[in-house]
Amino acid sequence: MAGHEALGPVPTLDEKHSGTPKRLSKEAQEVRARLFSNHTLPASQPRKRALRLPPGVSQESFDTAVRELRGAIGSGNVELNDKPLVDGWYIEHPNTHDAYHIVDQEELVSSATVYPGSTEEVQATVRWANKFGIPIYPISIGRNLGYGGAAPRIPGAVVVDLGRRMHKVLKVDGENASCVVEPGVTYFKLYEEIQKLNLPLWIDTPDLGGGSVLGNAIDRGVGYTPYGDHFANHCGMEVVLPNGELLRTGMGAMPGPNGTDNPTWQSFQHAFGPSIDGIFSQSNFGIVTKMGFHLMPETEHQSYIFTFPRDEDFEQIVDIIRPLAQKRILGNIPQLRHVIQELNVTGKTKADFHSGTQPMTREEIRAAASKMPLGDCSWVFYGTQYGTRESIASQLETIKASFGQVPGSKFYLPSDLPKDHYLHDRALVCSGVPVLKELDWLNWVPNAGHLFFSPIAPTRGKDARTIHELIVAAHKRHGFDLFPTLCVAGREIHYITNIIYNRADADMKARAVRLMREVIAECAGKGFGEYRTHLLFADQVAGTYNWNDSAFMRFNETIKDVLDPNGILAPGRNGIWPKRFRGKGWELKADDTDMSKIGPRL
Ligand code: EUG
Repeated sequence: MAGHEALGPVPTLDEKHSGTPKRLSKEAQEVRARLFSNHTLPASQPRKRALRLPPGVSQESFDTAVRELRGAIGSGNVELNDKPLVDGWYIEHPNTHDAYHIVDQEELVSSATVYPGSTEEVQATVRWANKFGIPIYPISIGRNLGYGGAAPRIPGAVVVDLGRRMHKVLKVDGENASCVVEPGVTYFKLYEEIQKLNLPLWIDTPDLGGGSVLGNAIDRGVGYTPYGDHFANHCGMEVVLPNGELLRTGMGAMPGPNGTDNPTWQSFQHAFGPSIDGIFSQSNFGIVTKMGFHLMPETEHQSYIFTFPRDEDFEQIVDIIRPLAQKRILGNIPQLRHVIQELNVTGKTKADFHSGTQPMTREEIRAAASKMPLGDCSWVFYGTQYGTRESIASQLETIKASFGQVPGSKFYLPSDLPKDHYLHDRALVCSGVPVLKELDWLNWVPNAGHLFFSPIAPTRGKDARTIHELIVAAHKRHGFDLFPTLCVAGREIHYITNIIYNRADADMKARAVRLMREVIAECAGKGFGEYRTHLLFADQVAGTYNWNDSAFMRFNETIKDVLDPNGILAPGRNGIWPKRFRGKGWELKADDTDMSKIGPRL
């Protein structure tokens, strides 16, 4: 943990837009100490290479370009990426590279970071990128962790860090139950602002609260209240197009009276004409600088757990969830986790349960789980119900009757479990209170980084079993513990596995890459595709959506080339390459397991 000792207090929201709320200061400090106690890597190392220039741009031209941008938006707002790279941790995270690097740390790096302070400065940055042919890569907060973090897909691209200076909650409308945010507003911040206003409104947060509300939504992330589909619950966007023009979507396309915003911008998502909001999600067609969201009126809520004794109960559990979810008896998108997660969510390390680097055996997991509050079981269902006390009670009766069909299932309320059990944090997440708890997963191995593998499967026992068995086998083959979290809706499952690896172990990183390549291909063979993926796997995943001679990607490329003829905006993001880069060897496909050189390869 060399070098980490020097860190000061964890920044709070008052001090930094990406900081923690005061209520979590102490916990953040403890989480950080735990994490770093399991680090052997130094905080940073001297750079091996000089500043990474954008592709095809000479040092001289880059210097000229940087000078010009500094002149336009202030010299302090353009920062060269020429200092040692610091991975940091969740709260004190880098905007220079992927903190959870799965290739060499210096591979996916920017040349510089720009901090625009307004929509106009975002427009100026985009026009500048066009003038100099420099690829730019916008981030909101840069905590898209497990999916690439703040790293640009093209080494040497200029990261546009929108959040540092654009982090205002622009509006909270108590009557319409909605808000408008800038890119740098985290779940932590939005939550605190609404508490300050004393409005009876909930936000919806993912498992960790440090992400950008806007960024997560345009990456189509999910949360766990009834408003958990973040993109579905957005309402209105303001977008800077790759040519610098400014666009508003939805009702925002119609001006309000006397130069005001349209009064229904945050009331009706679809408006008139083609619904174009979707093309700005998981794409590289524009930079979203403002976004509206619906907020949920607060309500009574009750979180709970069901456990199931046998691994083989899995199919039956999924088939029981389906009608409960379709009928909306289940209040939220529940999580179905394997009992191994009861071990790692405590913040303990693998070494606390197992010696050696092999995956834990089922017997070892059983032995360890037996000593935990939920005891020896296989699957753990985390659900939450909403409404009045009476309606929650009646919903729970129906749900108990359904899960009671599985022999040996058990039901727990938070009051049945110790104060430090994860269910208490789950209850916060499921009622819109952003927390930090899930970070404790990362103590599992030393210097832990993680990658999400996130396929979609039908909510049908048989299919769920097919995908699960395939993922189990692949993890076994490559020597990884499997941490499945299934977010089960009425018709589909987001099957999320968190592949945790040691950033100091090159072999383990290489195995994680091979594991990802194989599960992506094998799932696609069965028709199961990812809903989201790490930057370096985007080409492969995009390539699996190839029905009818890749009509979908050809459509995306057509849009890309019209909107961004110079190919400056986030080339390669979600597998969409502009003409300038396409087919020149930048794509990383299924057989690219050696990713030590990212760049044009012919
Ligand atoms: C999780 C869920 C996700 C995701 C990454 C992580 C949950 C981890 C449903 O989407 O993309 C516990």
